[in-house]
Amino acid sequence: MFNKVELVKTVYKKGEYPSPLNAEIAFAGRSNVGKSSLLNKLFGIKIAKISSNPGKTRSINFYSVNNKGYLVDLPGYGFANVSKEEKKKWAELLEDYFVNRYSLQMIFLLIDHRHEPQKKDLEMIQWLRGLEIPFMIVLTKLDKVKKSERQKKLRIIQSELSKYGDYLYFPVSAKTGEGIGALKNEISKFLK
Ligand SMILES: Nc1nc2c(ncn2[C@@H]2O[C@H](COP(=O)(O)OP(=O)(O)O)[C@@H](O)[C@H]2O)c(=O)[nH]1
Ligand SMILES: [Mg+2]
Repeated sequence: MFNKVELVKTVYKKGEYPSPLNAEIAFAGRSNVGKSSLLNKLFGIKIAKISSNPGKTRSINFYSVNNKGYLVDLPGYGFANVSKEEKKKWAELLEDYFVNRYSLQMIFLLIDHRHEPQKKDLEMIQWLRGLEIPFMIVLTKLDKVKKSERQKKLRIIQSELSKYGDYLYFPVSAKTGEGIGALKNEISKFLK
């Protein structure tokens, strides 16, 4: 399905985005939530770096799929030991991308399935809502949630986020591949 995947551009400065393709969807979430692992699982190749040093990636990475659209890896948020200056840079780059990138169609917001959404996740949701950018929720690390706990955890997260709106939820594991098919189907709708 995602046959030809290429890292087209790594962007550190606002405005320096590649020419748009027909589709563009982006992945956002806390640092360490499993963004790079998920992208690699979706692509079927290890193209996104899995950093042992979270918070190092301050860039927006544009991956083209079948030359039809971009899957965009946004810099993670919420890690400790980051200077005010760095946080400001992160916010400025993301805001520019969110506000000015007209080809952006959808965000997949990754949240760790094991925990309730954190303050920073809720701030991201409010940011996206304020900018009227549509998004869906991907719940990561499903393999780390006991089967008997999954329904309950999902309901807790859904009820917490229902304050903000009705969203689609995709529980996934980049480790076992559970849920990846359903997410891939959703992404494919954009890449037609
Ligand atoms: N068990 C499990 N671990 C995962 C999964 N996804 C990511 N991880 C681990 O979580 C850590 C952070 O993953 P990474 O993809 O680098 O997160 P990122 O910072 O959001 O890009 C790494 O140690 C991954 O191996 C998953 O689905 N299941
Ligand atoms: Mg990463």
